[in-house]
Amino acid sequence: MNKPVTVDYGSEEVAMRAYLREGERLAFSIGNRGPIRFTPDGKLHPDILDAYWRCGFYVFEGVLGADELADIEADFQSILDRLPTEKYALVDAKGRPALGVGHNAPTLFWSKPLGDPFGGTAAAGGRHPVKMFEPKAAADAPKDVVYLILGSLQFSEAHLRVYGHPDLLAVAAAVNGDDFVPFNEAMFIKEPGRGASVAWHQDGLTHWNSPDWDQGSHGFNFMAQLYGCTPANGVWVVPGSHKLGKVDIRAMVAEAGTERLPGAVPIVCKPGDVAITNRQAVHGSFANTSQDWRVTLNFGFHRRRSVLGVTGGGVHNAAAVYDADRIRERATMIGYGIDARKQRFPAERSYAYAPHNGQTYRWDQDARAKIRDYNLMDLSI
Ligand SMILES: O=C(O)CCC(=O)C(=O)O
Repeated sequence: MNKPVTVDYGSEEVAMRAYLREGERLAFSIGNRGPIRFTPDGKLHPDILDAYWRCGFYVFEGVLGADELADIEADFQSILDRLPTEKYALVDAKGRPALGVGHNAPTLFWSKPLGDPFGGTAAAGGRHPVKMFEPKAAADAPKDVVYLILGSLQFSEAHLRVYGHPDLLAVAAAVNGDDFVPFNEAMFIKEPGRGASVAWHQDGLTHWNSPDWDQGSHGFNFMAQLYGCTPANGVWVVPGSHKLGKVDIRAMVAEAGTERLPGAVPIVCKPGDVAITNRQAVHGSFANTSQDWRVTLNFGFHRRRSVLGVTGGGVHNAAAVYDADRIRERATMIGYGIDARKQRFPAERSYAYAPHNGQTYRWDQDARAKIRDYNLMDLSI
């Protein structure tokens, strides 16, 4: 790993420090964190659901143990090792074919260090309307860094095993129903002194004008933290904004006179904590001028009824109508995740995914070969 580098927010440094401090105070005051808890009859504790629906996010503390974090870290180091030497390079630093190159599905996303590649552009349906401040990186920083990897379950079995985590899948069922379906998976990498911002945005694409739209229409993302996350490198959320429909982020920033949106709260986690974030919430993250890495394993789930028969948004892959076959095919990743986890943690109770009733999925060499480019099947709404 790189040695820590010393950079700051330049002209914004003083204001930024005050904002981070206030955000951290808020993060511990709004009552949306704690371990995953179930009632005696096995339901997710209603206090957790209430806080999630009130705030639009919740931090589950201590979900991943030391063994699992060590597995994730080993995979992450191997991913770093196998990245192309630079943007458009075909090989890694050891001359091997680089990770993510030659795929049909989208894989690596690059940014200039501390840049904001999406803000103020038409990319991803124009959903990041305001460009974030881009601090200046150190003179010896590379020209481009990878800050996002899509289809990450094909690059990390440890991520696949987190995907099959029984308590997290039980949370998915409590929020989206027992017949919940996949969205996509990703790894966000916020390198110290280099990690890009993700400009303020709401994730949903397809249901803003649906007659039955509600606070859960566009599903949620889990965000599992390898090294934890701080106000400086973590995702920030405007609490309650998932209930407001499509909001005018440009107007919010104009009214505040700054991209430091008032009332926004950072997701603050220790290693092994897993946040759940409503995709309709206004959220984003700042360029990482801190000395701490953030590595997030993202994986999202939807309500089946939000996806079935819907024409997908075309942001993560080609637009298509999501029929029952498409959903069934994409949900094989849940079966593989559960079996991969069972092989690694045989003493743990496995999750029984209701739509797979009676079917078994085996995580083996065949399955490994089959999942190349699996994210062409993402269910992107
Ligand atoms: O991890 C980040 O910095 C951004 C995450 C995000 O925007 C998302 O998952 O939609």
